[in-house]
Amino acid sequence: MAEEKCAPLFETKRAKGRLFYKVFSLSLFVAICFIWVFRVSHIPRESEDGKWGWIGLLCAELWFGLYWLLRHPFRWNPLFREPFRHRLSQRYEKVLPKVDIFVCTADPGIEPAVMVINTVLSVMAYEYPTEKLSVYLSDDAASDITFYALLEASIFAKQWLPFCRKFKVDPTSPAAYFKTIVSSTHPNAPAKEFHTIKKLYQDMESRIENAANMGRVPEEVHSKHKGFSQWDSYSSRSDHDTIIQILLDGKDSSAKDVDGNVMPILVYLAREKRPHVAHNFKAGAMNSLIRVSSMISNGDIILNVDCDMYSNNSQSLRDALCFFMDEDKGQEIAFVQTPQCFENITKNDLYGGSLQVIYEVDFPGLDSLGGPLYIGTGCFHRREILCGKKFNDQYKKDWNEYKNTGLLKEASLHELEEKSKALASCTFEKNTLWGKEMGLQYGCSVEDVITGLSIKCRGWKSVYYNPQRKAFLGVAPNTLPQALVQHKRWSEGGFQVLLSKHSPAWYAYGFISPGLQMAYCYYNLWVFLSWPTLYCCIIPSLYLLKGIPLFPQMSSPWFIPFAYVMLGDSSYCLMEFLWSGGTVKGWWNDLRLCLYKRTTSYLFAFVDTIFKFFGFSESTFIVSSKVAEEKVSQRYEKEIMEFGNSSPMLTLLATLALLNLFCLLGMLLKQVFINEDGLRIFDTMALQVLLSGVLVLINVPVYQGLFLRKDKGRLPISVAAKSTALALTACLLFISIS
Ligand SMILES: *[C@@H]1O[C@H](CO)[C@@H](O)[C@H](O)[C@H]1NC(C)=O
Ligand SMILES: CC(=O)N[C@H]1CO[C@H](CO)[C@@H](O)[C@@H]1O
Repeated sequence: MAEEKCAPLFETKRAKGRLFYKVFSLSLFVAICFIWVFRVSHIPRESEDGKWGWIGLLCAELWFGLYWLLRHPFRWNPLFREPFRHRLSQRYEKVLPKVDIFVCTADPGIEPAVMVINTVLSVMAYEYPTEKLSVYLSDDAASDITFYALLEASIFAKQWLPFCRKFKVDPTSPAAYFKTIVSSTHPNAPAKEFHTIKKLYQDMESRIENAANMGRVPEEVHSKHKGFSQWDSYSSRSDHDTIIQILLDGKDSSAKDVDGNVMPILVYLAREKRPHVAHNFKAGAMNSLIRVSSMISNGDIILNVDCDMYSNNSQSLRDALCFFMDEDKGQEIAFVQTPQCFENITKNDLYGGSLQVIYEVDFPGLDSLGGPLYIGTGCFHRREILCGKKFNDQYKKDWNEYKNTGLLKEASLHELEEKSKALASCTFEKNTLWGKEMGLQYGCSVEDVITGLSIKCRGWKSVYYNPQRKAFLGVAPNTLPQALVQHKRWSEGGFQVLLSKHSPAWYAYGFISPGLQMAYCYYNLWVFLSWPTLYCCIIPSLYLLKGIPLFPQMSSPWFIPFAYVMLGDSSYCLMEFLWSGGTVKGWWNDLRLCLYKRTTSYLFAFVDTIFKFFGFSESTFIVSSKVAEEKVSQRYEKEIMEFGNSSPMLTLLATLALLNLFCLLGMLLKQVFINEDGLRIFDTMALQVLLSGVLVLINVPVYQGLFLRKDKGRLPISVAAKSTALALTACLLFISIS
């Protein structure tokens, strides 16, 4: 027993096979150095021989090589964590801390109310003492439909929570649960109770959907619940008072479930918004939630999830607590991040949406360097640290001294709601440290990453927990433009972090480990990949068309390092991808998306950030859509690329694809009709032919979308016309220059 008492609450394992990795990387690095030497020592004299093209490639290869070096800290020493839940309950069951769960939603159009309440219900049903659980929904659209849905959910929960407890239901999101039951014939609940609850759910779902379709709440409901009166003064989404409603207060008799157990506290919040006051997007919403919850429940631990990320494991709260409550190492852990996983990834992941290499390889690596990034969802925080507490080694939280803070127990509900309103008003933060040193940071489109970084700079660590059975499941983008826009936001945010006062490149020096600095830079430098990638997609192909070699010929010894780096690195990446659970075709798709995001998302992000920096445009936050038309979904299931409406991004993509096709075809025609020593070109220009060839192969879906497909998801005709004209002009211009 005594031994059990000091046994740790979690264990940490190191990855194997690191020596092989280190030797292999070293060999690649030597080859990269050879490439640099070759480039520098073989610069052509005359400009017609490709002098400028050569120098450009030298710059691109230098940059790619240096960027490649930043990849290594991740892979040096990956860690894997394993919590011991049973030890936690043996030691701390009586004094488990209070936990506040924040769910954020921003737009009922693309985040339907039914999805939102499924997420809310799934976290309300955590296997955890209900009197210690509070769930807050922040609705930045202040939609009465969402409020209505939450009201319905609070009533349904009275049946749902006992049902989950009794029959050990998991996942606890009703929609997900009923979907899994369709496919398996053995629900763990008896048929009668199962059908009753299913009927209840479906009725509720159709009531909410009806209200959403009509665009208003039914009259009889409206008059019955006083909460709706708060919409009387509402004028628009961006101009309204704070709306707050404690739907379940954790003490009244109306807050008990059908078995008579207390239900978790449930609160609806739409913070005040005024047209002339910056609302700071999700960071602003989170900060309002932090303040309002401190008044109501004041849980020690805060979990925040996006409204599409339902809980797929009712134990994950306890898992996370194992890290915080470990007597030995728990004191320095500021947050526990779980990976962002998705339920609607198709087998070969057409849009590279699962980010599996990041979550299976990068993040365990980050864990050994001081902890993963905070990625804004599926993350457990200590409240005090999120509110700006600085690290000191004397800090020790005594969990046994459980205090019931928060005013809910004393104050009347009405009083409390009024007090909380002031905390969510849009003037509250004036002349305070909120958004700077307290709460989530403002002014960056990846508020989460920069907040995580500032927490680390204050001396804290974080932990990455990636359980076999995923803790949360969300929805990934299912069209190409959506995926590209999402990457644009991320890369733009990364660039902002780099330029911010917490920049990992300079400020963080001395505060976080050099490895972690490099790792942050690896993500924050994304936008700078756009120019060299564009260069490599355009120039070598044009030179190929013209017949000027830019790479060593096959019979030269310099060919070896090029071949080794290309082959070695791609096989390594393929291996890593397969190891992370992907397929070969998935890797090919990922490669394609990697190319597309570099040539479009990152480029547009770069240009936008520069414009913003000089004050030419405003920041915007685009919420990725979580609903799809039926036809779009069908194509998604079949892994047919969905291009959507005409946009500059698509034109650029199509132009690049056609340019490569024209160059390759032009070169081949020239060989057939003009040159006598036909095949010699495959020796002198092997790598250029290979590069163009790979680019053409990777772009096959674009050619199909331009010329072959008939469905609605194809590339628009206008894009086809524009891009063909552009690509042809570029080829002709380049040929005629000299
Ligand atoms: C989600 O949970 C179910 C069990 O409820 C499990 O079978 C499934 O594998 C989980 N999904 C993921 C992605 O881990
Ligand atoms: C938005 C979207 O496409 N959602 C889909 C995710 O995947 C599931 C199952 O694969 C579909 O049912 C959803 O429509």
